[in-house]
Amino acid sequence: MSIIKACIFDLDGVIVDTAVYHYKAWKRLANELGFDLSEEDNEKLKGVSRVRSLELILQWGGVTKTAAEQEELATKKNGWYVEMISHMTPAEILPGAKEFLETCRAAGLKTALGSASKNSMTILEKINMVDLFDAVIDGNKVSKPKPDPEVFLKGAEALHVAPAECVVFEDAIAGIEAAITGGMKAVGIGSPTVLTEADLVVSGLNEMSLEKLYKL
Ligand code: B16
Ligand code: MG
Repeated sequence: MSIIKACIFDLDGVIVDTAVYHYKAWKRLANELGFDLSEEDNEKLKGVSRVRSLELILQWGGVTKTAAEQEELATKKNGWYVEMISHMTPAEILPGAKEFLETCRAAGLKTALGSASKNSMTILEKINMVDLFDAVIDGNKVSKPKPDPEVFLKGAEALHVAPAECVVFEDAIAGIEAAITGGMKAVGIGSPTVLTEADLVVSGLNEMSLEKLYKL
């Protein structure tokens, strides 16, 4: 008998790939400020909060801004990003994500979202997946970013399960670290050479099964 009672999913990189929209918006902002942003730079922003992402980008461009200016810039970027995600459809759900959520729920497991994004509800609505989550913990509900386990611990709490009864699905190293620090099992979505700390790594949720889950 497995002790697993719940699955907590990161959003960007696990359920959908909004990194491309974040990239377009950050690149536009960087260009306005007089420098460019490479795709490699963008990799370093995955799973990182909006405020922290901006700090890094300004640092890379060698630009200094006051706190008030930074807030204005982050709001501007978010406006462009929100416009782009407003056109998202269920066709953008990553392979196997919806099916695996449905399989988990049919097996009686609880499900939660654990994301750094403050736009997670908009995205879930656009891709028609709101009803597949018993709880949504996102950037609006947490104060400490991953690798702090706060987002996942709040997820476990909302689902009324113990951390040891949860499995987290994450594509970012900081997210895997957050899960492990929180006392949960961690499944990496991506490459085993990058997500070395994960208990299991798969290329996508289309490679997950209840059998693999219960073996964790
Ligand atoms: P927002 P996740 C993260 O989502 C993204 O990976 C990261 O690039 C983004 O900066 C962050 O959300 C905040 O997003 O600006 O929409 O609040 O991977 O934690 O689901
Ligand atoms: Mg992610």
